[in-house]
Order: sequence, then structure tokens, then C-alpha cells
Amino acid sequence: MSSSERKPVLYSYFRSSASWRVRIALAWKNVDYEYKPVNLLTHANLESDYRQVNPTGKVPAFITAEGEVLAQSQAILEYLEETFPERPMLPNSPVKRAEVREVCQIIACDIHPLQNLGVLQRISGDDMDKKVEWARNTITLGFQGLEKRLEKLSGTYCIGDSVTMADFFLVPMVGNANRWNVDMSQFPLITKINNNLMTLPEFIAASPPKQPDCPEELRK
Ligand SMILES: N[C@@H](CCC(=O)N[C@@H](CS)C(=O)NCC(=O)O)C(=O)O
Repeated sequence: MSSSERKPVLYSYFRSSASWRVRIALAWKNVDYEYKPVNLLTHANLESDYRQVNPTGKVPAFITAEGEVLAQSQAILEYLEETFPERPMLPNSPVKRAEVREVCQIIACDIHPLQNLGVLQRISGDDMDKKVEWARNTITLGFQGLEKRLEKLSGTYCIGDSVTMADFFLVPMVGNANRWNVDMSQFPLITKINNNLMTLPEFIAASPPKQPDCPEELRK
């Protein structure tokens, strides 16, 4: 690191699944970073201090060692892949790379945004039952297609037998599914891949209970 470089910074919330993707990637690439918590429950993400970092008011945001601000988890992951080539998150073959990105986007574009905190708040206000039903149905529908697709693509992990970026999206999505009590017995393949991944130290280190902003009572 040169004198003009500092430790990278990750703005994250322990429960945020998009932040969780980046935490796994940072652990995978063995990048040392400073963790800056942004509490989504108190809407710290919508305050002007944070909006100066990321005007969309979403986490994660990542500040590179050179001080550049990056947002959007997949863009951050691609940046990390290009700047830290050791332990690649993308396979060599163009088709396999496309398959990895396909799984990432099924999760990041077609499932995750529909059950995001902001959306749940807008559709159901304080009606907790409605919120749970919406989130559960959204994830269940999305996982039905993903499970079928993974029958073709997966091995030990999402794409064959090597860990890829797709896995960094799967684990946090399963985390959300569990939080909303989705019946995961309908998705044996997703469950198996998730269990395989959750034996790996990088995935354990990046999980919500291990984060500095996780309240004591939620740590296991
Ligand atoms: N597509 C974005 C999603 C970011 C996102 O939705 N973050 C959520 C937490 S997982 C958030 O900040 N929600 C706060 C809100 O919507 O107000 C990414 O991949 O980074």
C-alpha cells in the first residue's frame, strides 16, 4: 500500500444481504478493510452523512484504498475480481462466466429487490403479517426457478465444484429466506449448496452474527 492509500472501507449493515455478498468476497480475497456500520432500522442510510457517500441510500458502499467510492454489490465484486486476481470468483470459460452472472442476476435483480426493506415498508407499512407473506411468496417463487436451473448448473456449489461469485449471492439470499421462514424443504438443492458453503471459513466470517454491529442477543 502506498502512502496515499488507506485500508478500504465497507459501509455495511450486519443483516443486509447485499452487504453480506461483499463481505464474503472480501474474506475470499483476504482483503483487510475497515467496517463502517449503517443502521437500516434507524434509517441511518437515508441521512445526509451517508447519502454523501452513496446518494441512493443503499448499502453496501465500498471505498477503495485509493479513495474511490463504489456501490452496487456486483460491481464491487467485479472490481475486487479485477484488482485481486488470486482465488478467482469467475471461471475461465465465457459460458461458465455467463452462468455465474446469470445466477447472480436471478438473485440480485429478480428476487432480492422485491423483498427489500424499503419495498416491504411501502407495500405493508406496519402490517407484519402482510410483510412476511409478501417476502415469503417472493422468495419462494424466485427459488422455484433457481432450484430448477441449478439442477443443470450445480455440483458441490452453484456452478460445478468450484466456489464462484454465484455462491456469494446464494448464501445471503438463503439467509433472508430463513429469516422469513420460507419452507426450504421445497428446495433441497439450494439447501445442500448452502450447507456446503456454510462449512467454509470465509462464509462463516462474513455471516451476520459475526459482524461488529450485530446485537449481542442475535450472535450465535
Ligand atoms: N442492488 C443493490 C441492492 C442494495 C440494497 O437493496 N441494499 C439494501 C440492504 S440489503 C438497502 O440498503 N436497503 C435500504 C432501503 O431500501 O432503504 C446491491 O446489490 O448493492
